[in-house]
Amino acid sequence: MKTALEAIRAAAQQELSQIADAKALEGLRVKYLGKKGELTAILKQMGSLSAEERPIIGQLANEVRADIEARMEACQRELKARLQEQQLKNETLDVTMPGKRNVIGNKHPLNLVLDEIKEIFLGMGFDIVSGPEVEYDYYNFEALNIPKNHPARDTQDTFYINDNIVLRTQTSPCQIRTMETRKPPIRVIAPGRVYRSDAVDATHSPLFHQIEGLVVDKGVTMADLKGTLETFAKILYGPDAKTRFRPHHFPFTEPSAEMDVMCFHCHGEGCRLCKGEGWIEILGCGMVHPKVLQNCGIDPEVYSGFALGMGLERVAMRRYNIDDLRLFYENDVRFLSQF
Ligand code: 2NL
Repeated sequence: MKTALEAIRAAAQQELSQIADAKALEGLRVKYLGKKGELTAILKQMGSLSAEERPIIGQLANEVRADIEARMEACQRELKARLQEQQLKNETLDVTMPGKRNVIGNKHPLNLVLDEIKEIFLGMGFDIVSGPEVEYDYYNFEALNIPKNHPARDTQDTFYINDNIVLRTQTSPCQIRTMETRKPPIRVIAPGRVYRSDAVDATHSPLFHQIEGLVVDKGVTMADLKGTLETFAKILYGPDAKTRFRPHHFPFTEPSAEMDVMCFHCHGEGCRLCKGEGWIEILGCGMVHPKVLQNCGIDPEVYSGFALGMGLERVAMRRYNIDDLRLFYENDVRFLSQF
């Protein structure tokens, strides 16, 4: 029995020296010290020993067990230390490595121009208002003095959700809503997405952006309209910008006009950019039609106002010399990163 115990001690020692991980160590513990382990098997045979042998073998068995336990503990400590060392090695941070540069995008050209226009009007005391893109026929057409048989209402031009609801074709409904809820003096601009049932080409898109403006107060005249819009043009195109107003027609303004700026490329001579005209149209405008004021509960005998509307894409195309509208929506990074 004594030799059997010494053999167990030697075998355990030998196996422990080759242990590579915690799982193997646990296997070894079961093999020698477990309930069905080799050492336990020996202890179970103690009953067959003589009275003299029993304490000697008992003591030796305890020694061997304590020895194996101590070695296993040491082995476990070593495994743990090795694991920690490995972890530290894996997590080493080389602070001298070059950093990863964060790619920060830039503003979309339409937003660059929109921000500029907003800033100009904010500087003149205007508020910015917004409203639904899915709009009642009433706000988009009826309130704006666009009668039932007007060509703008044709299904060719407008997206209908149902008989009463459309995708707004202009941002004027925001201003109708503003006149309904605010009392004059009113000075607002309404930028936003608008929709027309157009096929896509270089100058048309079923979705585009518009900025409308509205001023309503006592004693507002055509002179206020001209002064405000000339100031706007001089800030947007530079102090030398020359403007002219041409008579036009809109159902919601009377009188109505379109404003041109003198071509900043040929200075009125006529060139490719202005198609030989010398002038470039930039917006439509006019004095708010008395019926429109009335529709919003504003007495046209007491108040008057002017309004304007412009297409954001057209302003941006001229500003950046872009000849195809589709570039704004394709979001090709090679295009976008140029601004
Ligand atoms: C254009 C012309 C225009 C308006 C929009 C307007 C709004 C209200 C009352 C009266 Cl609430 N008028 N808006 C007025 C004149 C022209 O837009 O060429 N747009 C792209």
